[in-house]
Amino acid sequence: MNEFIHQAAEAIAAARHLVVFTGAGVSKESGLPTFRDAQEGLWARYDPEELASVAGFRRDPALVWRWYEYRRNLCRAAEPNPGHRAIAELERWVPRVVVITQNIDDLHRRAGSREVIELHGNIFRYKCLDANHPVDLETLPDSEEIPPRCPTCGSLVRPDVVWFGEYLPEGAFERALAEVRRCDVMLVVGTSGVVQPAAMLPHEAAQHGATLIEVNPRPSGITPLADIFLQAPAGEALPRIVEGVRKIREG
Ligand code: BV8
Repeated sequence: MNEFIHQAAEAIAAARHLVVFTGAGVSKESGLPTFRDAQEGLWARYDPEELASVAGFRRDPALVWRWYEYRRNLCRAAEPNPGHRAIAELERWVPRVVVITQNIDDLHRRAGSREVIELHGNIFRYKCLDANHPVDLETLPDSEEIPPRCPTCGSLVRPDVVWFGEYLPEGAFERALAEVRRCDVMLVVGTSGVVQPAAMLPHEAAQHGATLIEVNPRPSGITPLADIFLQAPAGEALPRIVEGVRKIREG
């Protein structure tokens, strides 16, 4: 492992433009369950792909609203872990660092990363079902109704996240593609590489000549593409990579 950590640190220390592509695994050590983990506790009997869909929401809006309320509270109580903080610290050493995340938990921004592309939205933002009107819950009149109603058009309020079967936010995927086609190193952290179209980004980076480094305790759909595969948790491997970069850059 030490040799791979050193190789990864050398590649990143020499990088001009680094993309860090993350999935739910980077937030595991913040206490947030990943998508593939068995659903926790009371949600064990539900399939996330069923709940995270327009059909699931229309079928039982209150249930889906409560599921997101539960996850929102977990995200709010969670703290960025050493993995998130190491990614943010890379901005000290690499001229351009862009984080492209599938996560909706806002932890990269809370850790200090300054350029974050959220491919799947953000659990702390809301919009309405019929017209995507942005909704600020704080400004809504008190109501017992769950989910609340949009003050502009009266349709149901939903989280501003990308559900299965929905297109990614306007421009986000295009911006992500432009970044991965120009970067010289892509660091892939904590994703199973299953969900599309996000999972095609590492392929695109590799096709454009980027060096691919993956951090994951288990092999994933991305591992066959990786030039360097660090089989370790993010919170353990990333701080060691950053320490290696610091030593190389400070001589
Ligand atoms: C779409 C927000 C166009 C909601 C999420 C082919 C092409 C295009 C589409 C499809 C296709 N095949 C199928 C589809 C449909 C679907 C899809 O990809 N399905 C999958 C399941 C096969 N895609 C879509 O629907 C997308 N939309 O394609 O639009 C379109 C439109 C209409 C009609 C047709 C096409 C939209 C997908 C977005 C869904 N929304 N999130 C919410 O969160 O509630 S996705 C959700 O899963 C999360 O964002 C999560 O990040 C993501 C993926 O999971 P991962 O992040 O990879 O997490 P996972 O649990 O899988 O893995 C965790 C990893 O961490 C593991 O590898 C584990 O080993 C590792 N790990 C564990 N501990 C650690 C760790 N790593 C590091 N450190 C640790 N300590």
